[in-house]
Amino acid sequence: MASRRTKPKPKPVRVGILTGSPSDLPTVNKAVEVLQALGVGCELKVLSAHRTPERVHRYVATAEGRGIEVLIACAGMANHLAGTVAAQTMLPVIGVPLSSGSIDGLDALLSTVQMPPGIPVGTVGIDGSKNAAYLAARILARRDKRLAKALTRDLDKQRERYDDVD
Ligand code: C2R
Repeated sequence: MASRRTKPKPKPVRVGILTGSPSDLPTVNKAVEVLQALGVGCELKVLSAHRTPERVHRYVATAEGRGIEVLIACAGMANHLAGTVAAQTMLPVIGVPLSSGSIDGLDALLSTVQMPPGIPVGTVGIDGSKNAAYLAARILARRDKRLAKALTRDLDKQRERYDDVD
C-alpha cells in the first residue's frame, strides 16, 4: 500500500532576503541557513537597484501584502540596494555590506550605513549575513514565543562551546 505520509507544509515566508548579484550567494546563503535552522520561513532573490530597478520596486511593493515582516538587503561595492528598499517600505530593513569590491567591503559598509534621517537601514558588519538573520529573527521573536525559545536554545549552544575551554 502506498505511504500516506504527507509532505511537511512549507513555512510561511516572513523574511525576504535580497542580494545584488549571483556572485554574492556564497555569503548570503549563510543567512538562509540560520533562518532555516531557527524554523523561520524566508526567500532569497537576486535583485539589483542598479541593474534591475523595476524588479526591486515590484518586489518591495508586494512584500508586506505577502506576509513578509522583515527585509534583508545585501550588496557589495556601492550598496544602493538596501537604501532603495528602505525608501519604499515601512518594513524594517537590515543591510548587509559585502566585501566583493576592491576595498574589502568598506565601500559597501559606508554606502549601507550612511542613510539620510527617516530612511533607516539597520546595518550589520561586513559580510554579516548570519547576524542579519539573527537580528531579523529577534525582531520576529518579539511576538513569537516559539522563535524566542529557539533563539535562546541557539545562544545556550554557543555558550556551551566555552564550558570546557580553559
Ligand atoms: P557582479 O559580481 O555581478 O559584477 O557584482 C553586488 O551585490 C556585487 O557584490 C558586483 C557587486 O555589485 C553589487 N551590486 C550592488 C547593487 N547591485 C549589485 N551594490 C545595488 O543595487 O546596490
